[in-house]
Amino acid sequence: MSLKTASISVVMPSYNERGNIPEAVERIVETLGDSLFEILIVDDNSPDKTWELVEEMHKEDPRVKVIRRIEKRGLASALADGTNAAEGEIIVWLDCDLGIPPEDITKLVAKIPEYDIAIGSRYLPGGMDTRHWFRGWLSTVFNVYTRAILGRHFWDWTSGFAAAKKDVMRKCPLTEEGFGEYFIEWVYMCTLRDFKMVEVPYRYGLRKAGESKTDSDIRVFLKLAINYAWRVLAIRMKHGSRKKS
Ligand SMILES: Nc1nc2c(ncn2[C@@H]2O[C@H](COP(=O)(O)OP(=O)(O)O)[C@@H](O)[C@H]2O)c(=O)[nH]1
Ligand SMILES: [Mg+2]
Repeated sequence: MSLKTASISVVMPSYNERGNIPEAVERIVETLGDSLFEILIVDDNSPDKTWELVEEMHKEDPRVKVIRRIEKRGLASALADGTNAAEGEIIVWLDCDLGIPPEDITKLVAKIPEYDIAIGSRYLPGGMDTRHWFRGWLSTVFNVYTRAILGRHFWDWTSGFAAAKKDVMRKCPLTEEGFGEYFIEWVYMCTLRDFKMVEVPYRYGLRKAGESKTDSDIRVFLKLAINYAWRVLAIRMKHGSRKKS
């Protein structure tokens, strides 16, 4: 399986991302070149009509698709719905705000099929978090905490940037609660099942346009941090501990 032969589904959640979607799609299409792929944008009926923009793009390039959700809202459930609808052999999760460079998709996909799962990591040599120092610092502290509770075998528990074989997604479906907590639980479940996993360094940057749903208001951000911390403990209690570390 390689970029040239495997079919790839890039799943991106979006909410009010009109300013980022065209560039994100263009860069992914360029990156994946003539490989077999689809780009699935799961949009929760954004007031800025991101979904409408993607519908227009679909007319130009049928590989670019939108799932418009009217009744549902939320990052984790959007990714779960996109993953369930994906037709590719390799599923890639990516934000569409360009904080994660779309070109790095190839670095993850290149690790499959040797590995079942490849995850972008900010905390390995070569990786970086270039956002505001406070946001980066809090993320580091949170990951130190998570490693202490869930295991030192893994570095970036809140990455959100991953590629995996479809089979992995079937055996380890996402828990659809909360915002980014789904990723911590998914990684932990995957390590319990002994999937072959690798972390790949990448540089995480600022979103290109629009507002973050998590750090535009300090109260929202702090509430989220508390939810994440609780969820880590709940995950440990729900799934038990790993046999090896
Ligand atoms: N479908 C959907 N996507 C969302 C929702 N909230 C955030 N997103 C998307 O999830 C990604 C991460 O959100 P973002 O606001 O950038 O959070 P941050 O990266 O933590 O600052 C972006 O691509 C958002 O457009 C939501 O409720 N529904
Ligand atoms: Mg973002």
